[in-house]
Amino acid sequence: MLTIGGSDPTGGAGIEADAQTVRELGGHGAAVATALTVQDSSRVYEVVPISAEVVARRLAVLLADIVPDAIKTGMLADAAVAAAVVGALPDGVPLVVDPVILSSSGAVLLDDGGLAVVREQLLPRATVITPNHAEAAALLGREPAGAAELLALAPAAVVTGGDGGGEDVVDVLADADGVVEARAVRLPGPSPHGTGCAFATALAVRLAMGDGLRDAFEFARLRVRRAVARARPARGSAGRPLLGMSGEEE
Ligand code: PXL
Repeated sequence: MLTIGGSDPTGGAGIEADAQTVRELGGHGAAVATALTVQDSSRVYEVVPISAEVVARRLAVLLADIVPDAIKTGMLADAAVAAAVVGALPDGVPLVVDPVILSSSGAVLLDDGGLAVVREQLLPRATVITPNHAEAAALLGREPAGAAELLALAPAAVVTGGDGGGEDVVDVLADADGVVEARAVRLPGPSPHGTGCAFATALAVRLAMGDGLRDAFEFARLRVRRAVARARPARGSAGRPLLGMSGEEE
């Protein structure tokens, strides 16, 4: 499994969290960073994109040697980095695109030029895309921005419901076979850091293992829900709980 995204030193989100998720689900996590973030568990202070040439070369050298069984993209920072990623993607490998745009604290993780590259060049190549509500609305530039509407941009879409209001979390999958709505009572407490990354990565790992999209969707949502129930702030932290997918049984 290859994940391509930003580096989050807390390990709650980004490629550090992705590698942990992949490992816990029985895979091996390769990773290429697109940006360095300066952040703690409460907020992102700074984003430093990595040179697009370096991203392109790291991907080219890696992919000339190793054929991943799935690829997941997360934070892509800007147009140059996003274009470097698009240019390096191999055909024939399941691709989960988590179109990360803003952090929960409001930091820009993908600029406007990057959004255009993602919308026009990356989403059509995805096996499935996994925006939250805010990202779905930004991608479509209009409401309603449900999973079915996103089929204008990608072959399959999951809109994750953690950032929606309401008593229930509703995750919706849409693809050529129709729409599946999965509903669960919202867990109490602050939303942990890293749920979107964990969902998209778990989905990619299960696709890599041969699950169909519906089975992978169901697996990923239950896995993230269990991790949210268990998430705690890191030692010494007054910030948000970190999603640590420890893999322990309840
Ligand atoms: O959760 C979105 C996200 C993805 N990737 C990185 C991040 C964040 C949120 O802060 O820092 C690197």
